[in-house]
Amino acid sequence: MGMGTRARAMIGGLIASSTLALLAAPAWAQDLLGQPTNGGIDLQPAASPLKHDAIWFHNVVLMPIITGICLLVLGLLLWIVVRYNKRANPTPARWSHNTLVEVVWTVLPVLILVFISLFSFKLLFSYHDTPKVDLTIKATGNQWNWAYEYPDQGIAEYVSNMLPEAEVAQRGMPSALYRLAVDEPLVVPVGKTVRVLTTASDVIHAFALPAFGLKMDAIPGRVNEQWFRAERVGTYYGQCSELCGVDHAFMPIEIRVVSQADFDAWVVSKGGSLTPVAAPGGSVAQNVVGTTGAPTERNVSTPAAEPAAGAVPTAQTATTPAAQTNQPAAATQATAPSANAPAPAAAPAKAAQ
Ligand SMILES: [Cu+2]
Repeated sequence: MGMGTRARAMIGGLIASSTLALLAAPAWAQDLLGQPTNGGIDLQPAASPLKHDAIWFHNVVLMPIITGICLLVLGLLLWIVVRYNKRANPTPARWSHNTLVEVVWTVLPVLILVFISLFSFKLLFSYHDTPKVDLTIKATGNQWNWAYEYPDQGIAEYVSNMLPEAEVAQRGMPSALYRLAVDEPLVVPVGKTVRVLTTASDVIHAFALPAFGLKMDAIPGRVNEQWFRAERVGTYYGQCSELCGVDHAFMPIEIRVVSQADFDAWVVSKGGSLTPVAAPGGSVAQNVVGTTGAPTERNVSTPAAEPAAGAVPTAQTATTPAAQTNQPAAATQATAPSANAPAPAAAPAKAAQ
């Protein structure tokens, strides 16, 4: 607990000093808790329900057990060193084996593990059971950046690149944000359940963000799912957590949590639609992950699936010029009658291989 207090004091000091330096606080300076802290000990403060549960599991279940076992083993060692050294015990006993002791040291660890598993499984299930989703985003790991897509809003995939060191300084950000800050963050509304569909285009990456308790492998050819509900407006940072190549350390994750109004404005600025688009057989998001059961007809000639150079003049592209240039495939999928075509993101990825 003392360690936690010290860490909190350090975080507090960092916030205070940073606040002085950054009076005209931009979005990323409003909440400096969503990032690692120099000299910090303990877990990052939670900003999503799962992380609260994980911290409780760590602090209330695991730490007391670990501490108890360590003290017990240390005590036994000290006892043996003091009581049974050559001087204190010149004539050692000749017997070996003690059935009672052997049963105890076999059964007791099993019981401890069963006890831990009761809480562990509960936590695992809460990670697995996504509540009713308000927003779905897709995060694709690439060597070496993350690309984000909002299928239901019709926001086509955009790449989120790490800010170079010089640019971090140029923007007046704390130097600690180098390798955390990106040019195009993930933007989500506060208090809404966000489902993150995670995949990769080349090698295995992992989408991890400590403050939300996120950590999920991003595997080529597979879509993994996790969720979070950001409790506070602010900027939160994470990193790729699977060794994925030489630039593994240079593909950070930045999630900007904003109010619903700010999110709506951002969606519009990205050329997206505030009305979730639906396609026959399910939402676009469902089609992307292939959960609708609708036939996919991948091998059949599907003109609608081709990322045609000139975007189909749909209602969406007509009203949003930005969408016309950025997302022909997504727009086509959203409105074309043959929506059981391949997912927009799948087509370019397949072509690249
Ligand atoms: Cu990676």
